[in-house]
Amino acid sequence: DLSQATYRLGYHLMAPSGWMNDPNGLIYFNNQYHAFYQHHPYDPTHGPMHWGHAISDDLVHWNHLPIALAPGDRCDQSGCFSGSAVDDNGVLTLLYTGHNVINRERDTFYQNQNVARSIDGIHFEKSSQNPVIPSQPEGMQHHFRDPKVWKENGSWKMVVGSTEDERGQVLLYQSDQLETWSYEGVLAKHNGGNEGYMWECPDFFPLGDEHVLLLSPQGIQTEGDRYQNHHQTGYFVGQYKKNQFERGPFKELDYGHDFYAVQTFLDGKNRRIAIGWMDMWESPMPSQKEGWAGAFTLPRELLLKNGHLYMKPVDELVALRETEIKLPSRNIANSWSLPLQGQKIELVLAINLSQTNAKGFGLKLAQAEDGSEETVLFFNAETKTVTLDRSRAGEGVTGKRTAPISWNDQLHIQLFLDRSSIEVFLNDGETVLTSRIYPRETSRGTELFTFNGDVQLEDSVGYVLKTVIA
Ligand code: DQQ
Repeated sequence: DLSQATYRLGYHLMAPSGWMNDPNGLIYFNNQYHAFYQHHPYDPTHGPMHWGHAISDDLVHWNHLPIALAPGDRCDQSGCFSGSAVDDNGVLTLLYTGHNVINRERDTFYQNQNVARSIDGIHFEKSSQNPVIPSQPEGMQHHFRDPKVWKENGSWKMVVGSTEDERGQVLLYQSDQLETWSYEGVLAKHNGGNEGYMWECPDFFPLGDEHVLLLSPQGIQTEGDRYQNHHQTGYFVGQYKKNQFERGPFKELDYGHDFYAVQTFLDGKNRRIAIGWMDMWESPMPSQKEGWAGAFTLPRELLLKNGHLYMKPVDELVALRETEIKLPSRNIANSWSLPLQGQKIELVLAINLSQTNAKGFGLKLAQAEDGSEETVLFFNAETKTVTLDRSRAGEGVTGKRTAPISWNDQLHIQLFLDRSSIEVFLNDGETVLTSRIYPRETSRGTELFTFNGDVQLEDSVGYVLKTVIA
């Protein structure tokens, strides 16, 4: 019973109840968006993984469908782990990892890859030929999961997350009909730097003239302000030739506290859309007391510019806008309380940096009247960084995250607050920060403040957003 749940989001996809983690099987199929996700329906913790399922016409309004995959069969005794979906000649087909625990105390398990198909797009049948890849290549370790499949020059290709000698790597497979696969070799591997011991949820696709390998490494080491989480989603950009990927350095994709296991897909408009899990293994999850945990991020369109991945909230999200509040240009010397209160809001702000002399400035969001709670976004003109500080953002949360930003004539800020989440998109998605926050429902203030000088706000706008998800 979630009727008492206060942290539920208004416009982000969540499981109807229980636990959710990775987005799985994202696909645009028969003119509809299908999203699956790692799901434990019986309680709000990670358990034997199922695949939850929802559909949408517009990436904004979602309808829940019955659970698509449940574990416990011969090849997936302990869980149906992450994977992807393809359109196989009009048949919606899932590829997923079977997780099989051998000994819980000793943490021994094996993982294999499997297929399930659906005639009606709702009910799925596991293939009698499972497992279609029974085990990792000879001599490799047992971490072998998260198949992402795509069509390339008439045949199927798959990347799978793996590890060797405590270093992450991605394996490449090839197939003609999804039930038999041949191993093509290591597509990319850890280069000795700080790149983690296991590369979860790989995704590989062309974008512009290059290829992008997205991945979610486990075991990234903290470096000062950076990489505060052991888990971290990032990417490589490079050239893909003859089953080899010549890649650049590991880059972070989102600098917030809660963004992991991102997956992408191509939609009917040929956009490359990414959705992540908006929580994180390390995160406090006070919503568990309410019987649920985890949500999707907003869908974001990916664009590549100068080797850098931009994430822009998809245009369809304008449908969420209910009330518009104009924020005409003004000079702010100290602080200004915006005529926009609430916890389900969007702000689209432009700061004229050439007419701003402050050493810094920022926004306070979900602010309590007595100042006892606030989520702070601070722009530092000297270090040219942005910091998202959630140390006073409510129940259980701590910590700051800092990211470098471009500091040109204008700073463009688009941010979405949704009760227990914040997503900040700077300069058209060049820098993105996604975090969960847990303020009291009464903390609704929004304030722009300056530090040591003035800030020039250009014509800006705020919106109160609709609740479209229960
Ligand atoms: N989550 C799944 C795995 C994946 C991990 C299990 C990433 O397949 O590697 O729920 O969060």
